[in-house]
Amino acid sequence: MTRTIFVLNGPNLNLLGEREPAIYGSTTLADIRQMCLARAKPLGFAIDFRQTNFEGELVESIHQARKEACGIIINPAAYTFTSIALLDALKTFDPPKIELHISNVHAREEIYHQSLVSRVATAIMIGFGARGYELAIEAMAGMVGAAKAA
Ligand code: CA2
Repeated sequence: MTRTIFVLNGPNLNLLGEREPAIYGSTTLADIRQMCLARAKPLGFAIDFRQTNFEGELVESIHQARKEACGIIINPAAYTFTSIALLDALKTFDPPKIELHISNVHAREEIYHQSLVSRVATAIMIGFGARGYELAIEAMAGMVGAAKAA
């Protein structure tokens, strides 16, 4: 079985650390990528970490994950609330999939309350800031089966 976790990030997350630190913190996406690699390694997993501003590219990544990943952690950003294409693609991915949001979307404006992705997510990680990515990897390792102790 593959030991690669896809970590997918949607639109505008390339700006993390540059704008709105009160909501999203000051950690950059490059920092988060490093945190993911560091957390996954001792658990025996590789990370394929991606960000795109394009809906279709996220869909393509999910299709690729069907062949190459044992799990998906996805922060779909704004597509969380709008994308049936993403919902349909995630339905085709059978292994565990964790929906992740840096901020607590439920404490924010109502437009951020109705996630389409939550309908098919195995689990949801919300409001833990950048640390949520590490926690999601630990949770994913638990679901898939970690090779070694951390
Ligand atoms: O909290 C999250 O991780 C979100 O998925 C981020 C999305 C937002 O639409 C979701 O409701 C919650 C927005 C990402 C925007 O990224 C920015 C990063 C830095 C500065 C401004 C926007």
